[in-house]
Amino acid sequence: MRTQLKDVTKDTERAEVIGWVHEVRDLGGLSFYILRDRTGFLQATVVKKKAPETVIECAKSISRESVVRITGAVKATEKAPGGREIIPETMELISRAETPLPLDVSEKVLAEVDTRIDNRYLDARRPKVGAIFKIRSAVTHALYDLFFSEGFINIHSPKVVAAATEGGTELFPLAYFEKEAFLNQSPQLYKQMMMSAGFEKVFEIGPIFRAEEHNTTRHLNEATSIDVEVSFADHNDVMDLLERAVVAAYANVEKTCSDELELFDIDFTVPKSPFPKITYAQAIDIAAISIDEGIGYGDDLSTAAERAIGEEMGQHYFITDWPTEIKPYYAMPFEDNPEVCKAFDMMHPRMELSSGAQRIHQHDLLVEQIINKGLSPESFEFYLKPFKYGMPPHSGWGMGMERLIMTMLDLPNIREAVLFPRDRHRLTP
Ligand code: ATP
Ligand code: AMO
Repeated sequence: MRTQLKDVTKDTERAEVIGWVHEVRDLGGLSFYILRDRTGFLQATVVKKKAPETVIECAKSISRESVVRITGAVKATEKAPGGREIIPETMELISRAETPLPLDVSEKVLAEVDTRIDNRYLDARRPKVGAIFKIRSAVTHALYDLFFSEGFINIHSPKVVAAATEGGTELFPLAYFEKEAFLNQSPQLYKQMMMSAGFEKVFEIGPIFRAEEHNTTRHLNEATSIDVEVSFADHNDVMDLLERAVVAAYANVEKTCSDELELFDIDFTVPKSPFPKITYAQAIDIAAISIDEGIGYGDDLSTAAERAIGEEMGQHYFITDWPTEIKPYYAMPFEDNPEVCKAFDMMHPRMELSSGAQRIHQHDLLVEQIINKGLSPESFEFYLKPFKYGMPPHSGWGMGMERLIMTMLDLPNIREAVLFPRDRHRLTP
């Protein structure tokens, strides 16, 4: 029976192992093969004078990144990684890797992101790259646990849709028999409709598609959104939930991924709650004194502005009380000051991680806001109808999974947080 490499210890007597050949060192009479699997490394040591002929024959033909099976005795030795080595009695080449390799897996310095993603199957063999996705998986696990423990219902909204949700731009059109359709930008309209259905608390972790024209290090054309919607909750309630979600994600990574975290040169700490809150007006004031480009009330926060405010705040924080004019039509205006709405962004010092709001639940006010934004209520008919038949007050948010991972691990490029990123120029692999 195959033993995973981490389970081969100094006390193991014999083992059968299968792994990729990470490194080959041939010193003439002595050769070393560093095997790798998802759990770690193990050195196989072949002494030419002592090894069986079949082992020597096989060892000769082995190239790096081939898959081999080895059986043999295990010995403790300080000279090998993990303080033990296997002495092959049988060695079998299971799958040969051609040479040269398109990407050097053992190299410590990573190649350009593009080369790496072109060869993702090799790139992801690197422990540090594999670790990103183990950590992402731990984040997903923590979020599902949190949502289920708080009584949320998991939903799956359609990805092929007839209307925009976030304002009409940035849509991928698609031929849908004789109709025009689009890839969905957000589960927004559907999660809201489920509030009318009485589901009360829903979540979805799934793909969103945005036809961002530009190539940036923090935008993808296909991203993963963590979406929630909660009835009888206001914007403050869902900000608290968002904070719990971020803290739960970090805490599970800290608890279950200590080996993976060691591969990153970061100071990993679970963010402290409560996250501080500043109003949009305060955020603009901070940006105005810190950045050269002019910025004033009513402007979107530019990348430079986000950075300047982030530097001042120094940790995760919320920006609240946004001008109604620059937030989507579904954000609820304050009753006593409708120029400002109950929307918020949740920020990491490097960038925005999430947007959310208390939503408008009154049909006529929603229609008015859709018209104010220059959109046509007709194209939102399926969405608007539920607002006529008993829509409870509700709030929610969406958070980008890749941005959460990117900021957690201080990755320079969002593409590193996706196995197979889709960007302006990339449709394969
Ligand atoms: P949201 O979708 O909530 O707006 P976001 O983080 O994508 O989230 P944006 O408001 O789109 O935020 O962008 C913030 C800033 O980032 C913009 O003001 C702009 O400076 C920059 N930016 C956004 N999208 C792009 C893009 N596609 N290309 C280049 N820069 C961009
Ligand atoms: P918004 O458009 O702000 O809000 O998106 C929410 C979060 O999703 C992530 N995100 C992206 N990540 C990578 N690449 C992209 N192109 C991209 N676009 C968005 C960001 C962003 O903060 N319906 C609302 C949410 C709500 O109110 O519930 C929405 O989609 O991290």
